[in-house]
Amino acid sequence: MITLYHCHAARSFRPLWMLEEMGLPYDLKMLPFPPRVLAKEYMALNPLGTIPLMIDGETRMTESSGICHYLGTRHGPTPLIVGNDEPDYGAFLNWMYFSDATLTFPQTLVLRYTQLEPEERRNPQVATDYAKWFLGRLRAVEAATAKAETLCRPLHGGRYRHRLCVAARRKHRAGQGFRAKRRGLLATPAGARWLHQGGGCRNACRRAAEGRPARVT
Ligand SMILES: N[C@@H](CCC(=O)N[C@@H](CS)C(=O)NCC(=O)O)C(=O)O
Repeated sequence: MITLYHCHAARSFRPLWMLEEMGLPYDLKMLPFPPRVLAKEYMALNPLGTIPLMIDGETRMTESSGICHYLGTRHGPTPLIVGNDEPDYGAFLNWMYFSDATLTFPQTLVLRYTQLEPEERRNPQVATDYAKWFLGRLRAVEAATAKAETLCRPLHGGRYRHRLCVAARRKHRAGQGFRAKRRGLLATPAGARWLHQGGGCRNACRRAAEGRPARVT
């Protein structure tokens, strides 16, 4: 049985969504956030203190995108993964890593220095600088979606043949009839739109880039 350690509204939502999409059985362990403070025993399981942690037999993984990739390949086949023999394999990998490394890096700094840090540690200069970076990097998504409905081209003309589970951090209630929302999947039009909108962060970054205060919801 696959075990996933998860916190509400954390990046562990990515593998949780993937598990739901694939219909795999799993054991969900909910933790308070941040576990390094509120569930210190978790540090023994994952010394990084970060969420997610996935355990599948001897396999232990802490990288949310990597876990999605692992689930799709180890427990597939699934149309959520673009195979290495398919034309858009490179695009699939590129968007996968782009979403995590290239977009998440400036996005995290903006969120941290506008919302997550205590007032006295917030830093408008850092937030403004990295908001500009973030918005600049989104241009790659704008360019890609200007001509195509999806980020990864469907194989055999199937409209939703290739879908990629990525940075999907949506509000949800785990354990209360949670059903994965079929949004945020890169090769669906909605997924492309979602990434285009900055994965829900575009407005926060716009505000930071313009030196306006963050709106916390
Ligand atoms: N690279 C990891 C990063 C995981 C990560 O930083 N998760 C955040 C929650 S979204 C976390 O656990 N933070 C712990 C903390 O701030 O103590 C991934 O994408 O899975």
